[in-house]
Amino acid sequence: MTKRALITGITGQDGSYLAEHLLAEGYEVWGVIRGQANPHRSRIDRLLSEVKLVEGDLLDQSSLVKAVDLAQPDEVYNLAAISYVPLSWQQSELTGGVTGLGVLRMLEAIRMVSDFGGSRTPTGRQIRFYQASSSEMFGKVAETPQHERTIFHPRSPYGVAKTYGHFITKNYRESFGMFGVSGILFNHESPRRGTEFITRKITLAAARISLGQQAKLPLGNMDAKRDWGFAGDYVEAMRLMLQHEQPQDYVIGTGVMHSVKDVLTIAFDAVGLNWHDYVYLDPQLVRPAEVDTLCANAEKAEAELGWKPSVQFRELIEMMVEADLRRASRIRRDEDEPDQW
Ligand code: NDP
Ligand code: GDR
Repeated sequence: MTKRALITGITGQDGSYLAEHLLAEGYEVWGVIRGQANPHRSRIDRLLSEVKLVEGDLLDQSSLVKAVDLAQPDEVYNLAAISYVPLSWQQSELTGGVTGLGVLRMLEAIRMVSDFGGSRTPTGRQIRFYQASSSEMFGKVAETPQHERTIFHPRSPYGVAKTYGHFITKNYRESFGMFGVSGILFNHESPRRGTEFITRKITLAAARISLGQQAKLPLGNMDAKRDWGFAGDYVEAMRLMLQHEQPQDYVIGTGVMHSVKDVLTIAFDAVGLNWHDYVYLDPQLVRPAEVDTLCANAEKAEAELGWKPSVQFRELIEMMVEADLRRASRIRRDEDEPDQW
């Protein structure tokens, strides 16, 4: 029987890669899309003939019930969130409502469609649930590298909201026997990454500066260190978690840490420039509470899911610069060719 998946956040970076991955695996894919004339719809333009879209918002319980009822999915991937950490200080209540309570609403939608028992639909399907948890929950790290039993100390309203989502998923698993799992994913990037995040902000700036379209690049804390991987690899881990016999949480990352300065060096080297000539510190971009370092121990995922990252850090950043160079030169030539990334 063809498996059906419902993805929230399908217009985001991960949603588009996950949709492609699941289609390639033979799934019927449904996506929840919000708002009127969603500006991010172009991210999934190329998939529109294959993906079924249903309107919904994580702030609107009844829309989620309708989405689950319509799709009758075997698997729900809850990727939707306010995901930009700095915004979570400016709109902390909204972040709590979407990124935190939104998880509860999705779980409740599954229970409602499943007749409030376990998570089996009237058609006999048991709905499995994936929650997009985050390494930001580790925050002020208690140990390095971080694994599934490392304690959480979130440092932003975003991290706190994700921690709520993580524990409510675990609670529904323990309370109602739902097959609900959380993937604790470390930073993952790609040419489809939003331009507000550091890797893409840097690769786009390097491309634009090299083409004379931008003069300077303001940044915040350049000493921050992260474990950066490729989004295309990470969505595969999401699917694998839902195929496992037992619902369990997994850390997903590369186990290798780099600094923001390492990203700068690789990106500017790729366009033949020295980043020191263009980058300056903007104190307004320094966060009220910073997460200084994050590094994953993903041994459990490798042992139990057979998951391993395939793209290394340098390759990832160079891939992003190349994509941004193409995009930026296209804008210069005023061409409108389809985005193949
Ligand atoms: P993006 O910011 O690219 O995508 C977020 C998605 O959430 C968008 O599709 C957005 O839709 C949707 N969304 C936002 N608010 C709502 C709402 N109220 N109702 C419905 N949908 C909404 O995130 P990523 O793809 O990078 O990340 C996917 C998930 O994984 C997120 O939950 C993120 O927090 C989490 N995560 C990401 C990591 C990373 O490194 N990328 C690491 C760990 C966790 P719209 O187009 O309408 O704005
Ligand atoms: P993060 O990613 O907060 O880890 O959350 P981001 O790329 O925004 O920041 C990484 C680090 O870079 C430092 N930094 C800057 N960041 C941004 N965005 N812009 C700047 O100008 C800048 N200067 C320095 C930050 O201080 C930080 O230390 C991402 C998101 O995808 C979350 O949704 C996800 O949960 C986590 O990764 C894991």
